[in-house]
Amino acid sequence: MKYALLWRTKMLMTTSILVAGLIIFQSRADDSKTNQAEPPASSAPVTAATSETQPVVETGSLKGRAPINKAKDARPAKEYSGPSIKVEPADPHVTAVWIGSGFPALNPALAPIKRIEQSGYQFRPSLMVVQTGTPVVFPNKDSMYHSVFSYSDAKSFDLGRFRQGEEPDAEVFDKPGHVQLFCEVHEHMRATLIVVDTPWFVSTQPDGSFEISGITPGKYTATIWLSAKKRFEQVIEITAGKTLEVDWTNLVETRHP
Ligand SMILES: [Cu+2]
Repeated sequence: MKYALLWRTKMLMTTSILVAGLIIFQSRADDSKTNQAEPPASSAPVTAATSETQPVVETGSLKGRAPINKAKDARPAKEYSGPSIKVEPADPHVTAVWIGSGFPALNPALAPIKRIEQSGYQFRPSLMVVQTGTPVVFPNKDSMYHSVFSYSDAKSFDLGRFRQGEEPDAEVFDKPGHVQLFCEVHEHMRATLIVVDTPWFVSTQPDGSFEISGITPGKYTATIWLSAKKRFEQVIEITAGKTLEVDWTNLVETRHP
């Protein structure tokens, strides 16, 4: 009995020493990492990661203007028969901007479900950016049948024809790339889904303005996407607690004189 108690005390002490050693080791590993990333003079506090407290990383933002997307409308809506068909104007073209790459895909079961509606005989929004692993639903808000399909490399699928209330299951977009969406019933209907392997992305306002926040500080390649054939890359550096302001409005002119 006495021996058993002694043994347990000994085991407990050994475990404590091991845990303490592990914390010191962890703290040193963090130290060396911090020293590599920052100049030695830095006085930034180093927080050791433990199971109770997660280190808080202060993030930065990127704000500015991307080139206005001047892409031409793919094709005008032709006349469709049926008294209730009124083709409304398509959404204005916008530009997509994202920062970095190589992040793992989201778990589709936990990722928020995104929506691209079919409304007024158009896809809305006509451009959407999502992270890999995102499920997307395509509700039909019109009184007639629509379909959704794509033959793109990043995603080839066909939901077939469905009417209002017959919403097909969400489609998961798990490969980075650009997915062109069509409706087989209405030839003029077009939408672009850009799948990126980063959590930092935005579709700009029609005037090109945008803001991305919550970015981990560091050096990144920013991608500015105007069409399948027109995209630009810019190297940026995000600093903790700061907003980097950029003006990329003349990017097209500079790169394509
Ligand atoms: Cu349609």
